[in-house]
Amino acid sequence: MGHIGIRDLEVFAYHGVYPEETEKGQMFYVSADLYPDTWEAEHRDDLDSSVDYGAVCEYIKEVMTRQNYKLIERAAGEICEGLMLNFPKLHKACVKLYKPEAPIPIPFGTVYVEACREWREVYIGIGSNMGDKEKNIRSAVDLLSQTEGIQVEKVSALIQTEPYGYTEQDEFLNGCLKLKTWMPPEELLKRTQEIERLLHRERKIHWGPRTIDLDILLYGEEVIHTRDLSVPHPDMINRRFVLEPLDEIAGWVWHPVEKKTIHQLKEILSKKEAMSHD
Ligand code: A4P
Ligand code: MG
Repeated sequence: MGHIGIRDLEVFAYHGVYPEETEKGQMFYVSADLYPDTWEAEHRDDLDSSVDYGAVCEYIKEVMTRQNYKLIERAAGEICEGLMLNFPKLHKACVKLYKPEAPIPIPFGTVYVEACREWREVYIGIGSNMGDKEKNIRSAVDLLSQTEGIQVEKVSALIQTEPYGYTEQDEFLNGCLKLKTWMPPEELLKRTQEIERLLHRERKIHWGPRTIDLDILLYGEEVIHTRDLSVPHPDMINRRFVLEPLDEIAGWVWHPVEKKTIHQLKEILSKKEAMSHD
């Protein structure tokens, strides 16, 4: 796929940790690699089908000059995230910010930082079996959509389900969400756990009652195993309360470990359930 590049945009600004930097200012240079879908523009020759690089340059200058940042990392992150939000055709952006006059007492060429953001497709399982279950779920969805770097694109129907695992508890209300996010998986987990805390979730019994439970089911087609995170969620293929709502919004989506679509996995689970009832 093609992309758009901007090299060494000059902006005079006042970023830095030291007083002389914030008082006198210095020249910064910004380069950006922007990834829209260029196919249409390559065939239609019409600015509306692309990203206006002039407007991008103006936007970069605006962010560089509207506020002083101590760190060029933070300035580059702000530019990158702002570009993703203001130019919706972008699915990825990388910004390099150069500071060739940085206060370093040894001769050097330049210093720079690079920030990249890319929209990723993520599916989240959501459940509640305490208090006003529907309200808890709606609040969690609202908190997710208010998070910078997360856009909730689809919410499945919510279904009542019998408790799975620890069965001495109330029925659950379950559903699934499709998100677009630029957060890396570990940051997304921190945010979902923060939302669980905000909605007064207490962890008492493993698999026990909860006001809200947010599980990361799929993160693109990535397979992740760290101390805190397993994706795809290892037990999702055995859970009707996951596969049923997920099939509604993502039946064709690929499970990268099982090598099957969500719809196929739901059919397999239905057969297993029918056999165990015989
Ligand atoms: N963790 C690892 N991978 C993930 C992931 N993909 N998404 C870690 C989210 N968290 C992940 O989870 C324990 C730890 O799992 C976290 O610290 C995280 O680092 P937790 O939410 O703190 O504890 P938990 O929810 O009690 O345990 P667990 O194993 O997550 O349970 P589940 O899988 O969430 O199942 N029955 C019905 N009908 N509907 C339900 O929604 N839910 C559960 C809970 C049981 N029975 C249910 C339902
Ligand atoms: Mg959980």
